[in-house]
Amino acid sequence: MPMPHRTQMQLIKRRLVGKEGSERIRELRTILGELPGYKNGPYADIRKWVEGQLDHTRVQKRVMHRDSIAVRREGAAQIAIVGPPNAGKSSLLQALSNIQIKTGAYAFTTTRPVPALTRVGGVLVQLVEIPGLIEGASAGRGGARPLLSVLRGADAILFCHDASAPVDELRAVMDEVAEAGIERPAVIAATKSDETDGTALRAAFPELQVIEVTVLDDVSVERLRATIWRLTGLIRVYLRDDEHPVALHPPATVFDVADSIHHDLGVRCTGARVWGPSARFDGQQVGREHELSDGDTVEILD
Ligand SMILES: Nc1nc2c(ncn2[C@@H]2O[C@H](COP(=O)(O)OP(=O)(O)OP(=O)(O)O)[C@@H](O)[C@H]2O)c(=O)[nH]1
Ligand SMILES: [Mg+2]
Repeated sequence: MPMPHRTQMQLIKRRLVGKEGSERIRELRTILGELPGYKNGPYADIRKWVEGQLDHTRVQKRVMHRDSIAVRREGAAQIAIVGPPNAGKSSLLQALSNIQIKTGAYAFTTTRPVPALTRVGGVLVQLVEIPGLIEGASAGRGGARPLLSVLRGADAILFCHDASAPVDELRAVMDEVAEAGIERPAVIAATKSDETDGTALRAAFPELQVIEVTVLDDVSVERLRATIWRLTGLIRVYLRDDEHPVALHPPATVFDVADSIHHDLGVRCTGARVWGPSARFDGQQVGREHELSDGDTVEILD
């Protein structure tokens, strides 16, 4: 005995709450399969409604995909800049990278992820501003689903929060990120520190490093840059004849460095001469399995 169609309709709508894209399509198909196959009457209407939803969701999914704002990865690491609207994310991105980007004294000035490639610790790193995430993001509110998927591609997160704004706003953002199952190394930038310091943020998030920054003071911006470098977790190895270092995930050996430059060099490499923290003395000759440290300089031997 089928249940009253009004109840049925309510149940269907409840089953669809928070479901989007493929998930919604799957659920709609299941619902269609469960509906009694009457050709007329209220159940036929329900069927028509579900079919309409199916079409609508398919179109929306295509649009979302085209719109899904994927960010092409560049550089040795990708760091996401995440925080509530108006936290000063764009201003910070601009100060760190010299790109020109719209900033404004109102929420949601930035509506799509904005990538910027910049040198951090001498290594090219990609910073990506994620537009202001708001509560409910993981359930797709404010079109935040695709934003969270951009975040999923990042190696680490720089949370940004206006030092004078209520800490709950940042907590809501962090909850959304956690609810989406995204866990990354993170630090908090207490922004606009020319107005307020980071005391409230430190008290609220004792487990995370909090670093004050204001775009009005270059020294604070460079201090943040150094913090971002540590956040990447990478080490730098310099080549004797190259100004810019190679960035690698530790532990990294002489072979890893050679291989990262060119696969052939990796194959041919027998060892290296090393200067720096991992060398016992300048120019020490080591084998290809020697583990390098951040700041070493090497001359690959083949
Ligand atoms: N005093 C002060 N104001 C700042 C600082 N950084 C940003 N602001 C101001 O804060 C407002 C928001 O800055 P945005 O950089 O647009 O912030 P956002 O987080 O990118 O904002 P949405 O993209 O809208 O989410 C602007 O009015 C900025 O001028 C700072 O270091 N000190
Ligand atoms: Mg912005």
